[in-house]
Amino acid sequence: MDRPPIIAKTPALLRVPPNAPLSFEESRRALAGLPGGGLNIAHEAVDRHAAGPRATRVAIRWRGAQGARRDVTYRELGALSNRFANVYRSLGVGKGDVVFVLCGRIPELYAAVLGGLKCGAAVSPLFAAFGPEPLKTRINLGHGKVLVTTEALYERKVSKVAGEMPTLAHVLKVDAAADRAKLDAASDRFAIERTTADDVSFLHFTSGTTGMPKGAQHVHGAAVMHYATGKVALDLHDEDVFWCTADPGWITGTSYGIVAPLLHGVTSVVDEAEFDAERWYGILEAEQVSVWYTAPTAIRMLMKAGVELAKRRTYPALRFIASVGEPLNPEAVWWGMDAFGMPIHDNWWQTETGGIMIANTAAMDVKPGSMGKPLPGIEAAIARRGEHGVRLIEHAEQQGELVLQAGWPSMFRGYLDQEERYRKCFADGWYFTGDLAKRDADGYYWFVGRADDVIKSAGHLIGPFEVESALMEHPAVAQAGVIGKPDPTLGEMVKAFVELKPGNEWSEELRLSILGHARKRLGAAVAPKEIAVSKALPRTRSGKIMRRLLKARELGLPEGDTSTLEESGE
Ligand code: 6R9
Repeated sequence: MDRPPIIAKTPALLRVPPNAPLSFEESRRALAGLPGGGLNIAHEAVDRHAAGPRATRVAIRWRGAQGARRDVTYRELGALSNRFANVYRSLGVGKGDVVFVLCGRIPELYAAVLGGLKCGAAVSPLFAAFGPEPLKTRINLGHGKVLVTTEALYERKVSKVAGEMPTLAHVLKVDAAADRAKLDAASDRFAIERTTADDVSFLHFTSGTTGMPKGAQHVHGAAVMHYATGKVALDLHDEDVFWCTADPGWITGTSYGIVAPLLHGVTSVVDEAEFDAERWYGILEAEQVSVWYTAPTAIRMLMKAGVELAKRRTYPALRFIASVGEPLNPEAVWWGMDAFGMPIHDNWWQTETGGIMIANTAAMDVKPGSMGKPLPGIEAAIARRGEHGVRLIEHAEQQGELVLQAGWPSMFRGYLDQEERYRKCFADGWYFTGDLAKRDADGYYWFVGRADDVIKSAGHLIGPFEVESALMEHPAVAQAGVIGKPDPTLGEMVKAFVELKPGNEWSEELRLSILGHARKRLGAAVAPKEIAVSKALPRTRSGKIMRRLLKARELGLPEGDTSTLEESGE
């Protein structure tokens, strides 16, 4: 089904011509730097606006799940984040410490994050739909010192593992009377800790094939990339109302839900509620969103609700739509034309890259199904890593691993406490992304698949090992193997195969018991949607579960190379 590209409108026909490409040097110059030297994201994102002509502009336009609304101006966000920074400092928090934030999408989350950056700590936002287990794992791996949360989230999640996080010295509940009083009593002035472009700003957990999540360390210098991509990939202009639908517990919700829009001084819409097609169209219309950054799963859910629902409203302010996180089906790009009169612009990046690397920009013709082209300053290639080093594949249309020349400003600088794992991501100056892709003759990149077993469900990256570990805590489960099973809405859904301990019989009751256990421990976003029993999970001779084989069998695909398979009863 080859359809021609969707040709970009010529600038003269557009109400707002697309931003011109910009170099990292130009971006760097657009940032202020700390008074007296140094760089801190919170200063660039808030304080310099709070002290300038944007002070009274709305930074965060919040829509509460129950219908409440709140506008927070740049000046107010500056003051509130200063209060947080003062409270952290009174708790002895500074450079080298990690502040975790688990709040759900409320205005305090933004201030808590920015406050952490201001006092020089590394900040790690957590997804509120995680269960107690993933939360505990991340706080422990990150040696978290402070956790900022709400009374309800504390009760529902944190309290279940409260005694199991030895480094956690303080919990701040933003809606508890005592902590509220502390924040109210704290000064709304704060001198930002002198950080440099190379100091750690965020710690973002991401998942691999094996082992527990990895804490990708990012630095304040990433602001250069967030500024540049905000301009080029998201086409942010001064008067924009921007809506990034991602939760800050995932990197899109931090880099582009917090940092990039604030760097540009635009108004950011924050919706506390979960996805709802009617509500989303209502927000796009009522808030006059002009630039919208969302994800394929959300778009597929909107498509399911029918294009008529979209057409019941008008979106005269809407100018640019982008999407990230999973492959964006060509149908979804065309649906954008139908529903909004513009294509959805796919872009590609990952936790490790910190910011958008490959994109369909506003100035480009869109080839539906392609992720677009590398942004200015980004050198991408298709490569294979062999015994004799890295071999770049020059030919168009040939599949290989997507690699990026190391050194862009938002590149992760380490996996916390896992130096070896970090080093393994690089060879001959190239960073290996773990994604398979190809490039066409026009230089557009096309996603092919993951090179590993990591699962992308509803845009969320899920490590099979973390899910398997939780399943194995169930008294009836001996072994578990977890795969991503293609799903028309979620992209992939988490499916688990379990091997039972002797003396257990597979039954509907047992299935529900294991499912219930997984949901309670992992949370709905991570827990398997399907569980099946297996008499003997396929293992390598060294005892590793062969997820690739489980997946091939589930999908009825050829089993591929099974030479390492241990002969078993199955
Ligand atoms: C930002 C984010 C990264 C992985 C990445 C790839 C997949 C992201 C994509 C895409 C196809 C796109 N991915 N964008 N696949 N087309 N436009 O999502 O970060 O959670 O670390 O996930 O997501 O597999 O390697 P993260």
